Amino acid sequence: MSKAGEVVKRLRKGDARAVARCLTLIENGDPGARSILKELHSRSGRAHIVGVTGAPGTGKSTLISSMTAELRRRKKRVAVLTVDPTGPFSGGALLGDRIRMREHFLDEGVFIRSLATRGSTGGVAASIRDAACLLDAAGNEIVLIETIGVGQDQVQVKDLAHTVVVIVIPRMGDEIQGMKAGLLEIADILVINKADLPGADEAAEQLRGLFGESGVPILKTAALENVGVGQLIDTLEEHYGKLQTERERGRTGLDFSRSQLLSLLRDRLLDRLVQRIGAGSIEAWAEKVAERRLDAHTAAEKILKSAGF
Ligand SMILES: Nc1nc2c(ncn2[C@@H]2O[C@H](COP(=O)(O)OP(=O)(O)OP(=O)(O)O)[C@@H](O)[C@H]2O)c(=O)[nH]1
Ligand SMILES: [Mg+2]
Repeated sequence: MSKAGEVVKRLRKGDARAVARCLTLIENGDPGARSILKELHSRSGRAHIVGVTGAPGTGKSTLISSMTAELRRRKKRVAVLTVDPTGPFSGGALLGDRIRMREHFLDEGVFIRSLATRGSTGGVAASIRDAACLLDAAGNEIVLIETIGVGQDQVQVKDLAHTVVVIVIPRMGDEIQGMKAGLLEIADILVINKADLPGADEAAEQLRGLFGESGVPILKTAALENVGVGQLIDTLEEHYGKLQTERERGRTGLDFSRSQLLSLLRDRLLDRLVQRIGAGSIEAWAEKVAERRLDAHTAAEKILKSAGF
């Protein structure tokens, strides 16, 4: 049996060490990961992939920990994936996450991992998608992905997950107003976390005013006290059920696959281009643009031409 074949066999049994090792291959952009993912593909598509997003400090990790506890009570196998922010402060944040998740570390039905995506060439989304596919094929029934909801990231998470939970906190009033269009685009469920703090009811009212017509469920949670978490899980399950029963091909089927294919093509084409002309050459063109000797559009055209496109 091929080496990939052996790993796949262990992965399918849910062997946590094999899963962890394969995630490292994905993180490093190792070609070995590709052969494993190819073999796993037909086994995937069973897990409910959930994106949990929101501004820093809104309580994503705390809520995920409470959600995990509730899911375990419901006998689900859970995987938690945190997308490691590459900033210099991530060490502290990750340590905090470890403390928050500690009650789940010894539970064999929970797999927790933060995914560093420093190495990948513009392929954060591709790495997360591959990681989710792996965790899915390894038998996890639900994969919770924590991402910081800023700019591009939010849109990406919509392409990756069946259900996107967006977290806000009381007193984000004006910000929420400004975020309306962006939120509507991605949120399947809106959660006001830290509902134990003052202003939660007002925030809920405001959200209902803004989003009432969209049909997006609006829930309140107090993650530290496990309040509202059961209802959140019910709502998640309802959303996933609806996706399945209506055979809403949209996001579960064609859109998902198209977006994955396009992002892979983008990455691969870029890799080939860099191979052809050399990373140094891109750097040299970038310097010209930085020094205002050339605009980026012209530089891109010249690069493509020199590579024979
Ligand atoms: N009062 C209150 N505090 C909470 C609640 N949930 C989380 N917190 C606190 O909010 C702070 C941030 O929580 P995290 O879970 O780390 O938030 P996060 O969104 O994961 O943060 P980043 O990963 O750094 O973006 C911590 O001090 C938590 O204890 C809640 O329901 N009520
Ligand atoms: Mg966090």
